[in-house]
Formats: sequence, C-alpha cells, structure tokens
Amino acid sequence: MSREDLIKAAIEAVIKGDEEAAVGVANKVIAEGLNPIEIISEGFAKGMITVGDLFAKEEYALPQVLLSAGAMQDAMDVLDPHIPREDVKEKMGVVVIGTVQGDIHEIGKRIVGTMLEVYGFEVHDLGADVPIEKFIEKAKELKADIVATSALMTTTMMSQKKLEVALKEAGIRDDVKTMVGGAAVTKEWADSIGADGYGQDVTEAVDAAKKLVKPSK
Ligand code: B12
Repeated sequence: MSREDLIKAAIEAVIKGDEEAAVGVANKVIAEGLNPIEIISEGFAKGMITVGDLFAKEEYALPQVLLSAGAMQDAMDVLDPHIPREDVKEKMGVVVIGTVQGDIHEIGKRIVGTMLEVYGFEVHDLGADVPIEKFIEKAKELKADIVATSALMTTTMMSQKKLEVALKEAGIRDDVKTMVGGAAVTKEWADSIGADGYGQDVTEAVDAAKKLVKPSK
C-alpha cells in the first residue's frame, strides 16, 4: 500500500469508526517504515475533524463519534511507541498537560503531549477530567515549566481561567508558564485570561511551548 493509500485508509477507518481497520493501517505504517507523526496528522486526525463536522451537521450521533474516537485512540496506541523522541541532551522543559475538569475529550491533548515529547519536552499527561488542584499539585511536585490545559467545550474552558487564579493563590504563577488550547479555545480567550501561550493546533502548540521556555529562539 502506498503512503497516500494508507493516509486515505486512515481517514476512512476513523470516519467509519472501524477499530480493526485503524489498527491494521497503523501496523502497516510501522511495517512500511513510514513516519507515524505524518500519518496521524494527515490521516487519523483529519478523519476525526470530518467526524466533528458530521456530528455538527447532525449526520452522526454520539455513539458513532465514540466509535471513531476509539478507532483513533487504538491506532495511536499502536503508533505511539514508534514515534521517535529526540535524543536531546538538554531537556526543553517539564510540561504538565491535561484536559480540564468536566471535559473528557482527550485525543487532541494526547497528540499535543506526544509531539511535545518528540521535541524534547518531559511531558506528564494527567489525562482528562483533571481538577485544578491536581494541575497545581503536579506543577509544584515536578517544578513544571509549563502547565498546559485542553478544553473542548464552552462550558469547561472557564476552568482555564480558574487555573490562572488558582496558580496565583498557590503562589506559583510566576514560576510556571501556562498554555491553553482545545477546540473551544481561541487566541482572544487565551489573552483575556492571561495565559502565556496558545495553540490552535499541534504545530502552533509546539511552537508556543518552545517560545515559552526559550523566548529568544
Ligand atoms: C471525539 C469527540 C467526542 C468523544 C471524545 C472521545 C475522547 N476520548 O476524547 C466523545 C464521544 C466521548 C464526546 C463526548 C461529548 N462531546 Co464531543 N466531540 C468530539 C469531536 C467530534 C472531536 C474532538 C476531537 O477529538 N478532535 C480531534 C482532535 C485532534 O482535535 P482537538 O481536540 O481540537 O485538538 C487539537 C487542537 O484543539 C489543539 N489542542 C488540543 N488541546 C490542546 C491543548 C493545548 C495546551 C494546546 C496549545 C493546543 C491543544 O491541538 C490539537 C491537535 O491539533 C468534537 C468536535 C470538534 N469539532 O471538536 C466534539 C465536541 C467537542 N463535543 C461536544 C459535546 C457537546 C460533547 C458532549 C457533551 C456530548 C453529549 N451530549 O454527551 C460529550 C461531553 C462529555 C464530557 N463531559 O466531556 C461539542 C462541544 C460544544 C461546545 N462548544 O461546547 C463538540 C464541539 C461537538 C459539537 N459540534 O457540538 N465527544
């Protein structure tokens, strides 16, 4: 199967919510020695975006979205160990990342966390539905450079604002940088709550993180 065919198959597997096909594509990607990151961003993630559009148009119901998300996550599980992490001598920084409380969307956050690792960050992924206190506790414990939060719903993005306040109250706001993202989040929102960084997608997320730890680069 050519690279283009595999990308098409990845998109299709996620749209159909076909876990077996998604894992099959992921295994072929490894067997063919292709770059897993490219297939995730050009294939699986693209499929998920289409699923989002279909859901918004009410052509897909929630159970179909769930199947698609499952297919995407299964493919990620296969690909993840094969993603080359840079053997960097100097670590870029420590990142604590998670999806905010009340929000169980974790695919985008996982992709961002993985890519930050690829670029030399030490990433601690707290998962989804993470209470503010947990972010603070981990940031303190790990002396994190960045606390990154994902919010996909207008109802949950408020937690990102609360985190800003909570970090101040905990006396560590000056010690960490904050970065926000997720489908519901905009640059305007990030600025309005005083977050240090924002990324609309994984590429912007990595760029923002790099700038936060090494402002001159
Ligand atoms: C998959 C999905 C689900 C899956 C989640 C599975 C999982 N394990 O993650 C399931 C089926 C469980 C689900 C449930 C629900 N969902 Co839903 N879901 C989606 C969907 C279709 C796709 C999300 C996704 O994975 N996208 C693919 C990834 C790659 O993109 P991404 O997450 O945006 O991440 C990228 C960027 O945002 C950015 N990024 C992400 N995180 C971060 C963090 C940082 C720090 C940075 C810098 C960048 C960054 O980089 C990522 C990679 O490029 C979206 C539609 C959409 N348009 O987003 C709806 C959507 C988010 N869901 C929605 C809703 C309403 C729900 C439910 C409430 C539905 C219900 N009635 O029960 C529940 C919520 C449950 C809860 N409490 O959280 C709404 C939210 C509406 C709103 N604005 O508030 C959306 C927008 C659908 C819609 N159009 O109505 N959902």
